[in-house]
Amino acid sequence: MASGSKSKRLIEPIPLTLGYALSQLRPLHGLLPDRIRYRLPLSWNLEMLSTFLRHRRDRFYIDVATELDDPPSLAPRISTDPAYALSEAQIAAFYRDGYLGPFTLLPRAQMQEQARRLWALWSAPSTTYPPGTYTYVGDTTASTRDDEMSNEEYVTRFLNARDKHLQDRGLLELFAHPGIVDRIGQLLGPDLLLWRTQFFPKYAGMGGTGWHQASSYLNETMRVATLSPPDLRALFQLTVWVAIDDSTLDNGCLRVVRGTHRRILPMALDDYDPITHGDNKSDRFGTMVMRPHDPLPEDDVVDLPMEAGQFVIFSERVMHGSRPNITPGTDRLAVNGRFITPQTKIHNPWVLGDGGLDIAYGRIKGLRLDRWRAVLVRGEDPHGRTPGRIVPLDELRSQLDDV
Ligand SMILES: O=C(O)CCC(=O)C(=O)O
Repeated sequence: MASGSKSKRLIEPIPLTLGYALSQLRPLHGLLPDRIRYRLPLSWNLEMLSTFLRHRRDRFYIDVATELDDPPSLAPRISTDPAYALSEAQIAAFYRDGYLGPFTLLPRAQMQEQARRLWALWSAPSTTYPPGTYTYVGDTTASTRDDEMSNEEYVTRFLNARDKHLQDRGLLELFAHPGIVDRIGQLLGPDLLLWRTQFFPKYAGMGGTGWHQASSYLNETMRVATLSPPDLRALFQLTVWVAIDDSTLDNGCLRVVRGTHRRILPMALDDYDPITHGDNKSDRFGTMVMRPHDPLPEDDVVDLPMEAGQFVIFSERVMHGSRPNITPGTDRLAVNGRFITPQTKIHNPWVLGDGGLDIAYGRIKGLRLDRWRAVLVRGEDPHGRTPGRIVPLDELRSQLDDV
């Protein structure tokens, strides 16, 4: 960093290569303690390794290099209230573009009434990840620019914004709304887990969120994917992004590059430095600057301004981010929810136990997940792939009511 100690590199080539070799010797894994086994780069494939070794920082996969197949049928996978029904043409458009919407969840005035409370919730202390549940291991110097947060402040705020639906009934109900759940069900199927939510504030003057893609969240640990579905080439996760305030071209609306969800693309990574990168804050991602390595098709960039109360469904495989907030004083807040099918395993015994979650791009180590749960918002969990960590919606509702 220009103003502080140089952070350790995210990935070192020699341990990566040795770890990759061991990760391929699957029959041996049962003999290894979890703390070693789940630190191997189990999610790396040969394409990712060879790209990294040939190009180092210049070219890097931050998620499992994979492609998305078309589904066997475009018919909705559940039947719903006609108010929320998707046509086959809409489902075809989703598979063509990687996103669908905007749809209206709540009338604008109704969301505006909730906005003040949701702003307070985003900044309130997290009861799921209270202080002391993780260690920040990155650069600790203050920003050298008055208009920028330090890396530490940036990522601790980011983490505090996570999974507040586990402590707030109102936020839980937003993502349990049939307008969201029934539409997601038509794309993913009858059984659905809400495994993560995240607030995204954009204060006036703040940079946008840099372009990125994700399907299995390999970039969280850079070693083991957070999500392990039975088939990486099938759709297994969707994100819903809800506008709490009006989000506009000027105050940081969501944007996607349509059609980029077909394959995960290589990225270029660097440590964020307020002097070198500060004028183009839009590429900031945690403590990193992350950019697609190759130029994106500009004609396919779609800005998605939304009124408060509207939402978009997207596959996080689509290249997405947000515009900078260039207004003098119009902050905007959004919140996303991530839905998966219960066939998809979340985390692993080491992360859920002693190890905790390492968030590589945030230089966060060992985030304790003792209080984290995935919420069964629809259907059943017949597969039990994340045992002991699934809470049925009604059970969580009554727990939150009792608090
Ligand atoms: O709202 C933003 O700034 C970015 C949102 C995002 O990256 C996401 O929802 O995955």
